[in-house]
Amino acid sequence: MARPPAYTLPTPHDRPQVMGILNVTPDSFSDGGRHNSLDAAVTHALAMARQGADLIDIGGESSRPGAARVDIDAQIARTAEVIRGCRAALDQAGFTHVTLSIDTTRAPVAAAALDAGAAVLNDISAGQDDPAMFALAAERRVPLILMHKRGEPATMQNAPDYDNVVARVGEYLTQRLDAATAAGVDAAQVALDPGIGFGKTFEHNLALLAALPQLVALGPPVLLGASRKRFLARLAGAPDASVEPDPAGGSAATTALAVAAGVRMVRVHDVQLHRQCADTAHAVANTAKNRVHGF
Ligand code: PMM
Repeated sequence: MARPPAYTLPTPHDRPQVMGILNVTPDSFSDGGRHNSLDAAVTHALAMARQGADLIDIGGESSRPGAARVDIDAQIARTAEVIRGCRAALDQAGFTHVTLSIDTTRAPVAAAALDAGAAVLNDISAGQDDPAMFALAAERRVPLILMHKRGEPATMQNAPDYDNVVARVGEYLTQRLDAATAAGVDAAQVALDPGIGFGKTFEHNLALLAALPQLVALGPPVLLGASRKRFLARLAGAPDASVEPDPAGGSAATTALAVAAGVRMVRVHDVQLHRQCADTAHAVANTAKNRVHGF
């Protein structure tokens, strides 16, 4: 297969990047048989591209609170074929500019994904699950997203505690960036992510969102993944106990606030909603920054 076009992380002047989520885990696309699953995944990827996604993030291991680990072979079986299928379908439909990323903490899964047509690595363990991830990013010269989390998805929500969550997350991301560059990764190819919901309470998540300008001030592009996370469902409040609140409005609010704070990438489920939200927030933020119309 031809190598997919390289992806360059956005600068502050670029349009904010919307990353659509494509989870190929048994509770999402892979139920109903393997072929159906591939078709469903490709259809969803094309829909997100039409709605304005810049990237599509494909993952074969759920990292929701309480989720169990998925071994390397199973992750590759779930993701590589889907990546190949999505890349071919996107190219055929004229979406050659839409980039695929692989959401994994395992270097062999990431390597198989790059071979299948992914061009970005999204590692929620920031190179800690598998130190070979840094070597892979360095060797293939692809962008690498480093996320903060504390503990493992199975247990990370058991009473997380920080003296100062913003300071600790900032320090951790800086240390992981240093570790990546020491292993040969180009610092310009690294994006940082505070890891909303990963070993954090409701209050920690709000504190991190309020402190996004501080995280942006660290320098590298910041990515935010707050879409449909549990703290938003709590803020949305269920109209009655039998109804799961859909926190789409809350998710959109996080994108608007994030882009206004200088966040350059958002990882989301509802691409059309967040595309509009991000572009509007960016236009307003630019107007303010450039003092257009003399205020
Ligand atoms: N969240 C999830 C999975 N992968 N990757 C990054 N970089 N940031 C995130 O916040 C993140 C992630 C879990 O959310 P999902 O189950 O809705 O995909």
